[in-house]
Amino acid sequence: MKGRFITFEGVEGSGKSTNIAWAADYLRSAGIEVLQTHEPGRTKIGEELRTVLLRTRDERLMPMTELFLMFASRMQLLEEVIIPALIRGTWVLCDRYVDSSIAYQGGGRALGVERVKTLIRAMGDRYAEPDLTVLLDIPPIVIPDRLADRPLDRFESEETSFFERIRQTYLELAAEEPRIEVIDATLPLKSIQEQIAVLLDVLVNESSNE
Ligand code: Z5A
Repeated sequence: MKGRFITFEGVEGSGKSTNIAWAADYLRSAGIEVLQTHEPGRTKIGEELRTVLLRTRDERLMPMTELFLMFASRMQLLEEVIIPALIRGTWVLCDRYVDSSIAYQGGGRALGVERVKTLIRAMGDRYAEPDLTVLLDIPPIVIPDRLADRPLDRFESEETSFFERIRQTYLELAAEEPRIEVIDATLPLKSIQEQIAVLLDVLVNESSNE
């Protein structure tokens, strides 16, 4: 793969959409071709799955159903969009990826981290390992303020303990995985983006030396 693969993770309202758009502009201004995408969704099939996953309804979506639908959307996005872009040499910035399944379904829904890692291994040669994952860390108490001006989806309507488990799982994963860089996302955006720029500069310099 000639392109670089960078993922952004964190609980809702941690600033992923805001900072991924900023990072895409930052890389483009360095002359890099960038594709910005998100999970779940983005492909036609993925957007249908996203509707099933996010809509609040009177029938419970079982945690294992949720897990498999996240992976179904992911495989469609990888095969249709991400892998072809990386092969072309385009850098891909993705808002959420496998670490979201580990944190939300493994931790939040208590399905277990190992069960989710088994599914990641089952992706085999269709799994693209991120070169860098930016984990925007906020305590769940900050979430309601960040989401105050929009209607809540099925995940956002969960109680605080759900987001505490997610945050804890993310932080444990970050302690194990050197590709994951944790940034305190309660800081002002300018400070967060200065830290992201340092991380991106490392990848840009590495790839220009290849
Ligand atoms: N999900 C899952 O369970 N398992 C999986 O494997 C995957 C996903 C892939 C997708 O939601 C849902 O799917 C998600 C997890 C689950 N749960 N939910 N909900 P989504 O795609 O609709 O949304 P999201 O990924 O959770 O992102 P978000 O809610 O849009 O938040 P965000 O992108 O992280 O934040 P933002 O929109 O950039 O910022 C929110 C507000 O905060 C906005 O007004 C900003 O201006 C403000 N903000 C951001 N940063 C700051 C700082 N530093 N200071 C002050 N204000 C700030």
